[in-house]
Amino acid sequence: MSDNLMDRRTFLAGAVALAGTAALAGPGWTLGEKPEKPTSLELPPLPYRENALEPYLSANTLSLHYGKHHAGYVARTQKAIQGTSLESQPLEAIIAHAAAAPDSLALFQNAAQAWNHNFLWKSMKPGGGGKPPEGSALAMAMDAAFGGFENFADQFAQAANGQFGSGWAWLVADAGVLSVVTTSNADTPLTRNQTPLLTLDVWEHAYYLDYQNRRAEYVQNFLNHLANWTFAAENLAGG
Ligand code: MN3
Repeated sequence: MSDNLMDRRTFLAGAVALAGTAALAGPGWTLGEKPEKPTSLELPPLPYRENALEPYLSANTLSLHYGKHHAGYVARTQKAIQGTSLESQPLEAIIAHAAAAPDSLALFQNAAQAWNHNFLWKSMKPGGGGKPPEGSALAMAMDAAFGGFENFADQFAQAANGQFGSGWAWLVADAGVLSVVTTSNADTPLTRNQTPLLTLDVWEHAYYLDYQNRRAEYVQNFLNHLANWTFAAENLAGG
């Protein structure tokens, strides 16, 4: 069995277990905002203006990445679930369903990419980057797991730069213990029952207009100037 299939089966087991409980927040993800009022899948607004991350990411990059790539994943997911029982489901449930269905690879890829990009925009902010606040729960968890912020940053950069081809670098928590992981293509830590705290998209479409082949410079600017530690801390507290 491939690791990927194993991940999907593990995720399905988790999703089924969750569906049977009254608790709607699982380890690592929330099963929709309000279960009694299902929301239809849509493209969330960017949390800042398209030029807000300049000079590290240009308005041109954000316009294409959000307006074309992200919007495309959402549109293809919407089309695939139209008229099916998944139509009124939260995105996490659609991902869980598609991850477990052998004939739903395209739906899985589009739905997971829609989720990953929702998470990506919140993982960055103007004036971000650097260390999380000294003495914060996030900083302490980082010290415990990596032996300090610098070691975390090195590990994250190595993972992001070393991801072969398209994919994602993530800071995740597993039972409160932090680690850096990568996923390929559309894969997401949701299928591994890990709590995503922060992510960086290392698909070429995320940086090529601004950095061409210099992925390492893109990754370093994310760490130094864009990483949204407030968002990561919220995810750690919620997970
Ligand atoms: Mn992308």
